[in-house]
Amino acid sequence: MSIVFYDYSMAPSPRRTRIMLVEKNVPHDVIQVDMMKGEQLSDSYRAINPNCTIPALKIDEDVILTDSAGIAVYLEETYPEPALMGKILMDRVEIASWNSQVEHELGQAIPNALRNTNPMMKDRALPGPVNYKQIPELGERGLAQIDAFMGKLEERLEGRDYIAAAQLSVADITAVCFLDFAKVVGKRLTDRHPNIQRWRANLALRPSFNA
Ligand SMILES: N[C@@H](CCC(=O)N[C@@H](CS)C(=O)NCC(=O)O)C(=O)O
Repeated sequence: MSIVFYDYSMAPSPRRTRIMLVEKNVPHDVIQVDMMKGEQLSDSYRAINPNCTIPALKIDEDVILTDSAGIAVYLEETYPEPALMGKILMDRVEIASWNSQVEHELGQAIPNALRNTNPMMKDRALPGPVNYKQIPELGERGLAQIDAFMGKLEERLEGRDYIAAAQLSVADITAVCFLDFAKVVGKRLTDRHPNIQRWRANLALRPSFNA
């Protein structure tokens, strides 16, 4: 069977998978799970992914991967070219380390800023099957963390074309997906971020980043 990718084109996490699928030229079918309609919480999607999150990747009749981190490992092992998680040990270490920093310092800060302040997300402060109340202070902290991470990334990209290991990697993919999404909380690149702008413009030349 063909791989089935459960996607939502407006959301950053499935975009990470989408870019990998295109970079690695993996044949697949796409099913959109419309978060605006709450389809991620429907019984039919819960049967696909009990975490009620997107992405998910059905790789066999009875095997569904339900988290972008696991999906990335699967795609890297099954479709090794181009390598997006590094080939030699110290490259793999550097990429994993930066990918993790992007996830924790940016990827968690944006939903914290959005979900703890937006009235539409009352009681939906975290994704998933459990409802959590908003904590407005986490919204404020999230905005400060985004600024701090953008400053750190600006320094990191001085004299570099890629975030880690001098190659396109999951660290760049994760960072682009979350940085582009940061506009939902009013955070955009400015003239204080020339290195990030140069890096982003180079990546925009790749079809995968426009898929
Ligand atoms: N750790 C998960 C997180 C995925 C995630 O949070 N996805 C968001 C969309 S970006 C989602 O499904 N949200 C569901 C909701 O808000 O109810 C992964 O990366 O696969």
